[in-house]
Amino acid sequence: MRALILVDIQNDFTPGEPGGALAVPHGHDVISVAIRLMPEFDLVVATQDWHPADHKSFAGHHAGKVVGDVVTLEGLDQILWPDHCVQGTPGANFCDELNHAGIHEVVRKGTDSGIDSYSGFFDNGHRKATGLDTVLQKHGVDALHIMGLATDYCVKFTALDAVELGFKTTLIVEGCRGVELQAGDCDRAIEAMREAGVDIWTNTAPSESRIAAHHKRGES
Ligand code: VGL
Ligand code: ZN
Repeated sequence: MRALILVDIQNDFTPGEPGGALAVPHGHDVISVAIRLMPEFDLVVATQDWHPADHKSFAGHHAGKVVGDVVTLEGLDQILWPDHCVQGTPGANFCDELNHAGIHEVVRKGTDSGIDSYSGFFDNGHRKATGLDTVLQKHGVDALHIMGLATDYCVKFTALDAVELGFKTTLIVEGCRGVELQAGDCDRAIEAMREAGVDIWTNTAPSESRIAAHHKRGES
C-alpha cells in the first residue's frame, strides 16, 4: 500500500497573500503537481507546520538575533525563522488551491514551543513522534512518495526519517521547492536523500500510467 505525503503546502510557505511569512520561491508550483498526483494514491497524508505563537524557532523570541542566525535549542543547532504557521492563523492553513477534500489524513508538527520539527515524523531531537508513523501503520502503508515544501528542510528530513523507519521512499522532485538560504542547498538535500536510499524521481511529469508501471515492476 502506497501513500502520497504532501509536506507543508501552507500559505506561509508560498509567496503572496494570505501568509507568505516564510515564502519558498515558486512554492505555488507544487500545488498543480499535488492535485495531479493525489487521485493516484490509496492514501494522501498532508503534514502541517503548526507552531504555538511563542515557538522558539522564531527570531523575534531571541533578543539581538535576526532571521537566519543560529542558536542552540535543547542542545541542537536551530536556524531562526520569521514567525510562520502560527496555529489558527491564515498563514498556517493549507493553500486554498490545494484539493483539501483529497487529503485523507493531516499530521501536525512543530507544536512544542521548545523544539522544532522539520520531519513529519519526529521533532528535530527525535524525542517525540508526531503520529505520522502510526497513521501509516494503521493504513498498512509500506511505500511513500514525498513532495512539498521545503526541499532543503521539511521534505528532506521527512524523507530521511521515512527511510530510517523502513518505508520504500520516493522523492518527487518536480513537486518540491526549496528555501535555498545558501545556493545549492536543494541539490545538496537531494544528494543527501539519494545517499540515504531515497529513490529520486526526476521525471518531469509523473503520470498515472507511469506510477502504475513503476509499482508493477516492484519498484518503490
Ligand atoms: C520549514 C522552516 C521552518 C519547512 C518549516 O516546512 O520546510 N522550514 N519550518
Ligand atoms: Zn516551522
